[in-house]
Amino acid sequence: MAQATIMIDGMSCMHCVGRVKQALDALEGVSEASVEIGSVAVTFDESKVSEADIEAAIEKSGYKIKK
Ligand SMILES: [Cu+2]
Repeated sequence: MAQATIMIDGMSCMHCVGRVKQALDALEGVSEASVEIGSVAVTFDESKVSEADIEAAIEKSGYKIKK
């Protein structure tokens, strides 16, 4: 299992938290996503999903990754 903390731009309320949480829970290989406004701490199985996949799923749900 790998862990990453990803910073996210554009989140402003619990609705945003719910959207990001839903997007990550739907990704195979993500075992835990702890979402806050502006960031997510995620635990994932590197053999199934990459950090880039996780970032892509967040962007697809409408938010920007802060590098
Ligand atoms: Cu919101």
